[in-house]
Amino acid sequence: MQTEINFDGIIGPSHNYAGLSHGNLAATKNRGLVARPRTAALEGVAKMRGNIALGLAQGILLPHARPDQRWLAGLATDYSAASPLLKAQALSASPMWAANAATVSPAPDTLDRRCHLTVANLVTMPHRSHEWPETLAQLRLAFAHPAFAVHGPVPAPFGDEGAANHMRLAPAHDAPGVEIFVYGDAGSPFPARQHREASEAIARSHGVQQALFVRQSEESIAAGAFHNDVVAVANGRVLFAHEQAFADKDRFYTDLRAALPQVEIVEVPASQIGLEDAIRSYLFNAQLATLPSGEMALIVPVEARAMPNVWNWLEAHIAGNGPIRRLEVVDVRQSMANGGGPACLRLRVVADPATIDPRFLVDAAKLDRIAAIIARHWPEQIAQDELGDPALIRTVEEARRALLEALEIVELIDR
Ligand code: SUG
Repeated sequence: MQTEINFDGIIGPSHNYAGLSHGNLAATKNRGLVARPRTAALEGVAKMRGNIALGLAQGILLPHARPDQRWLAGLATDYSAASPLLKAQALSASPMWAANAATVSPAPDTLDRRCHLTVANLVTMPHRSHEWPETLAQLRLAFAHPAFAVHGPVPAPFGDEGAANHMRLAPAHDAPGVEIFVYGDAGSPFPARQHREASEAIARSHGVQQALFVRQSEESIAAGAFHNDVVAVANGRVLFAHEQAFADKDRFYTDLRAALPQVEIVEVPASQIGLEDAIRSYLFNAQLATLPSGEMALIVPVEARAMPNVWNWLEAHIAGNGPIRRLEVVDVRQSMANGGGPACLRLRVVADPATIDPRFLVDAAKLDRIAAIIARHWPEQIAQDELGDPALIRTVEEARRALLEALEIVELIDR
C-alpha cells in the first residue's frame, strides 16, 4: 500500500553554529553560539517519536562522514591543514536537513509510474555542495527496489535544493497529483538557491505529468525565506502559504485550480502575520500531515507558539472550519537556531514501505536504540574554537561509526 513516509535526517555529532549560510537569518545571527549536538539529535528523535505516535510512517537518513575528507582531498588538503573556513565547511552537520536531500516525485505522478528521486546538488553553499555523493549512496541503498528510480544531481551551475522548493498536491497520496516547483531569481540581497533550469530538468527526467513552475517572491527571499518551505507547505489537496510567498500569485492560483479543482488554499494575510514573523516563527516550516483518521495535523515548532499573533491565527483556524484540524508542537530548537525547522528535517516519500530497505525505517523501539547511541557517543557541546581539536574530530568520527554499526548500515562506513 502506498503511503507517505517521512525520512528524517538524524542530526549528526558535528552539529555546530558556524554561520555558513548567507541569507539564512537564524544561522547568521547564531554564528558562534555553543552548539549541543547531543541535545539536537535527541530533539530530532523525539520529533520522530511524536510522528510515530500520531500514526505516521517514519524513516531515517544518516549523518554523513564528517569531516568530509574526500571533499578536502579534492581540494588538495586535509582537515588538519585546512583553513578555519574550510574546516567548518567540511565539518557541517547540514545533511540533517533532509528536505534538501532530494526532490521526490511519487509514482502516481510520473509517466513510468515509478517513484523518482533526484539528489539535490546544493551548489549554492560550499558547505552543502559536498553532501550529494553520500546522500546519493544512501538513497541508492534505501530505494534500491525497481519501484524507484534514483537520479544523480542536476549539473552545476543550476542550483537545486531538493524538496524544500517542491510541493505536491493530490486528492490522496496514492492518486495522481500536481507538482509545484518553486524557484528563485536573483534580485534580492541574498542568493536564490533554486534555479528554474534545475526544476525543469527534474520535472523532465522524472516524467512528471502535471508540473507548475512558480517563482518565489523577491520580498520573501529578502526577508530570509531562503527556501520556499519557509513560507509555504502543501499536503493532500491543501496549500498553506503566506500571502507574499509567490511572485505571480494570482496566475499561480488560477493554474493550480485548473490542475486540481478540489484544491483548498489556506493563505495567511500579511496584515495578520508579517513575512518577518512568519519566518521568525517558522510557522510554514511545519509538517502538514494526514493522520490515519483522515484529519490533517500541522506539526509546528515551539517558536510558533511563542509568538502571540502566530499562535492566535493558528488557534482561530482550528476553531473555525479550516482544513487543518489539529496542532502539534515540537521542540527542535537546536536545529531551528541554524534555520532548520520541523519540515527541513524530513524528506517525504510516497511509497509502499515493503519496497524500502528496512534498515532505513524506524519504529519506537529502534528509536530507543538510536537515542541510546546518541546519548553515549554524541558530544555534549561544540564551541567554534574547538573545530580544530583532533579529539573532537575523533569523537565525531567514532560516533557516526557506532550508529552505522548498530543499524547495520555498514556499506556507508568506508564508502
Ligand atoms: O541550508 N542551515 C541550513 C538550513 C536548511 C533548512 N532547510 C530547509 N528550509 N528545507 C541551510 O541554510 C547552517 C549551517 C551553518 O551555518 O553552520 C545551514 O546550513
